[in-house]
Amino acid sequence: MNVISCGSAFVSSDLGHQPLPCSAKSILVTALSLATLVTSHYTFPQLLVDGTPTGEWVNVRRTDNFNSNGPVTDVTSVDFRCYNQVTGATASTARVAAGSKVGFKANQAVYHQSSANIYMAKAPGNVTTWDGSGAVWFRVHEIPAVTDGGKSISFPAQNVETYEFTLPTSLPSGQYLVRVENIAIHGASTFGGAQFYISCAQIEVTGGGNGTPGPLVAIPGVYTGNEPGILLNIYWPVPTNYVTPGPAIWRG
Ligand SMILES: *[C@@H]1O[C@H](CO)[C@@H](O)[C@H](O)[C@H]1NC(C)=O
Ligand SMILES: [Cu+2]
Repeated sequence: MNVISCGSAFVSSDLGHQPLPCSAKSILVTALSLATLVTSHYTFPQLLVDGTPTGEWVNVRRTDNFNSNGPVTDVTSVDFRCYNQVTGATASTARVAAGSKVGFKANQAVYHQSSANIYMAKAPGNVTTWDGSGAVWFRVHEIPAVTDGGKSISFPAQNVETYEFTLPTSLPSGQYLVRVENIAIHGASTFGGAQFYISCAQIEVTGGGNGTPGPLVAIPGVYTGNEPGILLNIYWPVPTNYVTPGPAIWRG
């Protein structure tokens, strides 16, 4: 009886105006929030090489949120690295010449007010069997929020599907993880409120140089969650400046 009344309330066309019995409310709330999650969250399933996307989850390790599209919010969790602790996924390694443009394509335009980073880490051998642990990551690209001293804030990382950068020609040849990190800061005014959308791709760089990428950081470990680019109120007062978190960018 309980189940039947919950079910009939759930299919009613007048859900907003009648008191819902028992678990129908929670079913409804769950259904609504799942619908919201799928439309407002996103993933980065495709690698871009010189502007051309490869297949979804082909060169990108399939992330735990490949269905839910939900974010990571704990910057100290192992999932903060490549978000694949549940899937345990690896990927195929794309061969890319140094000096090429690489990047990521999202499964829909980035929905949230946000900034973005791209990090890389050189595998000691075959990247497919490497988890990216240790102080091995260097930052290669950022897309900050844009401010003008407190009058306005805008988000070049929002409402776009792709983030791209150029591999420095001095980048040593070898196999790498490439990690995109979109930092959604629409609800970042309390600790843990920022949402991170993360993917890792596998590439093999050919024709590289003799550069020494750095500074090197561990992921997780690079952030505490208290950085001014992660813990901030973007609405009021409007921030006078915005600093994307992370070590100095290595540009070759
Ligand atoms: C790396 O390891 C994977 C999985 O074992 C294998 O399929 C692939 O051929 C290896 N790649 C190279 C370049 O050795
Ligand atoms: Cu979202």
